[in-house]
Amino acid sequence: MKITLGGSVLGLAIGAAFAAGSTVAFAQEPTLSPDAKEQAKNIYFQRCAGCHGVLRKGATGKNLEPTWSRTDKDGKVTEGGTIKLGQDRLEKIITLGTDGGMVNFDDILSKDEIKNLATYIQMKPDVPPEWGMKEMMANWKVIVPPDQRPKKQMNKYNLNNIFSVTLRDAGKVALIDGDTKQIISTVKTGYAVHISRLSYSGRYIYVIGRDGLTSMIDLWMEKPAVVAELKAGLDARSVDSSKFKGYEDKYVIVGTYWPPQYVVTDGETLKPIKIVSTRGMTLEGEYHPEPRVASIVSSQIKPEWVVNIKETGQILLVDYSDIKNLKTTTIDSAKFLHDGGWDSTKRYFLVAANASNKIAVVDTKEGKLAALVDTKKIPHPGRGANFNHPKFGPVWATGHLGDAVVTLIGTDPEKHKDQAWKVVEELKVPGAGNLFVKTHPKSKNLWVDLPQNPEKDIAESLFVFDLNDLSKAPEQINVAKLSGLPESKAIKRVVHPEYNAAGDEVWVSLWAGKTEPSAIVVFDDKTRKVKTVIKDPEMITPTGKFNVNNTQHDIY
Ligand code: DHE
Repeated sequence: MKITLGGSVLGLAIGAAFAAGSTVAFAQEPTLSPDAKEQAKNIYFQRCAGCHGVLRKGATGKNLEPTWSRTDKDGKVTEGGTIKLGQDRLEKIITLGTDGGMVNFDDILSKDEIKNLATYIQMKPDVPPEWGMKEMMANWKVIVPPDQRPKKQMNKYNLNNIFSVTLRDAGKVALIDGDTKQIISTVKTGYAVHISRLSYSGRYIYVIGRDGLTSMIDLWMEKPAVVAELKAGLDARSVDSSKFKGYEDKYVIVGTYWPPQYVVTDGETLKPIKIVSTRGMTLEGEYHPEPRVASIVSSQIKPEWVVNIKETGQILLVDYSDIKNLKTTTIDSAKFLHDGGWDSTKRYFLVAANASNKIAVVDTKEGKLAALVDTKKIPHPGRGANFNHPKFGPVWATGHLGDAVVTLIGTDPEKHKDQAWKVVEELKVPGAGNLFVKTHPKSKNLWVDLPQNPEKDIAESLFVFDLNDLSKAPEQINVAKLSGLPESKAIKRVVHPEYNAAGDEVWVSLWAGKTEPSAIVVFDDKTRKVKTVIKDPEMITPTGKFNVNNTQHDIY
């Protein structure tokens, strides 16, 4: 089975930044012409760095350094590297993919591009420049200062039910009125834009691009628009705001992949306040130069963010009540941390250590690890889904990229002690390749996508479980067929179900190629029938959708 994480799209921004980086030649290092090297470098950062790391130390993907050696606890030394693997083998892997989960690139890259990429990864990794306060201040813009912003909501939109929709390859988000299904505006954001998060008041949307550009949108304006921007780094995936009582809308935190660090900013202007590096020792006590910031969530029971560090396997509880004397609790869990969500009480945070096939559970009240739960291969929860299981009580669900199940984990240590932090059930789905699962407190359905499944019919469908009777197989709904979009040979991936504020509609993206029509298909949650198909020439590669109310209050 072959799976892809959608391809790392970091892009030209970081590629160009390498002009200022350093490159030292290895004795046996192969060479490329300057043009070929430049092209291969950009491909590496667009397609490979997300999984293998900028410095190629490996994470979800394997280590791709020219040479490496590792010493285990018993002193045994293992050596390897891309030079040892050699040009032919590397070209074959890139062309055909691997059983370990790497996608084949022969339908994305030309033969020459594959050849040059195989050579490039035998050369010493380029080291991008650092990005500190000087660079951030030079790349911080307040477009509308707080005192010139509206004092009250100047439009008639039902702000609670607006969706911020990632238009991935357009570098924009579409703000869609959830009541009328009309696009309010498309707003220019960062390159290969990734996720949106809300300020606790629900007024501001914070959007993060893979190029580190953080955009702040004011929903009170007559036509909501970007009021501040900060380029927080060269490669990023996560952003959140301060949500604890008394700190609403006060701070924003942006986590970056490169440089590996997080920055705390002012919540009204994005002015950087404090930058904290995440470089340091792994769980095994080895120095890692690139521990990237993966998911970040904001606690509502303490003035804290939960910051998940991918390569070290450590979960940081960052207390923002005193930024000058920043207190951080460091919790050891497992590698490589990726995405996750709260349980229904919002006391426990569950995060996927995807390459270890584990879910780590943090008790944010006590500030410690509650459990490490073994699961099937490559859990990928998104934010997960919370519901009351008829037999086991409160559970949190995650899908898997690497297995054909949805895992249910008990989350109630008080009233369902025997089930707490245990896998209580695995719901069967028709294949691997899940990215997101979703339900809502008012719903009796669990919606599951399988966009990374190689079968067209599966990747173009949603699978819906009845929460009243989980013994029933999920209903398959072929979204592509129902959408009315023209048939195409290429797969239109169904991705990221998201509820509206009332919890009676499910919105899902039909993610086609950049030059083909895509759409958002809206289902009635009760009847599971299509209500509306949102199509528009601006609807280019829609992926994540973030409903204001549900994102603001962490409802999932
Ligand atoms: Fe994401 C969440 C990282 C590829 C859509 N993705 C996350 C989070 C991380 C992450 C760390 C958690 C953020 C948080 O909660 O603070 N994603 C990565 C990658 O490193 C990866 C694998 C490769 C890359 O180079 O970017 C990757 N992600 C993708 C895609 O290809 C997806 C499917 C389409 C897209 O828009 O890029 C994608 N990721 C998403 C979405 C979420 C997300 C929609 C938020 C889910 C939610 O419901 O909150």
